[in-house]
Amino acid sequence: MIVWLLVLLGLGRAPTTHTVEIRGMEFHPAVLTVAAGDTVVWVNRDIVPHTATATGGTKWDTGQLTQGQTGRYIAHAQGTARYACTLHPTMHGTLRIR
Ligand SMILES: [Cu+2]
Repeated sequence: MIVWLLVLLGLGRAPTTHTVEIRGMEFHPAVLTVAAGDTVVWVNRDIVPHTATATGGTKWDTGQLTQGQTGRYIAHAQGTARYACTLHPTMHGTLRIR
């Protein structure tokens, strides 16, 4: 009975972790939908360094990630969070946080 109430109230949902691969000078996926409280992990598969850096709104930055390194961000504020690589300004990504 209590379990059913928790499910109905949505209290059973645990935050999840999403992975964005950086390869070929692009973010994969470039657009990712997550829930507030979820963690997003970027992993750099390229041989050159990259960053995932917020370009507006809430400021966050993975810092430079060399090959094989990961950076993470816990998505707090709901809305659309755009980011880019500060080293390669043509690289863009979007988090849709609901
Ligand atoms: Cu880059």
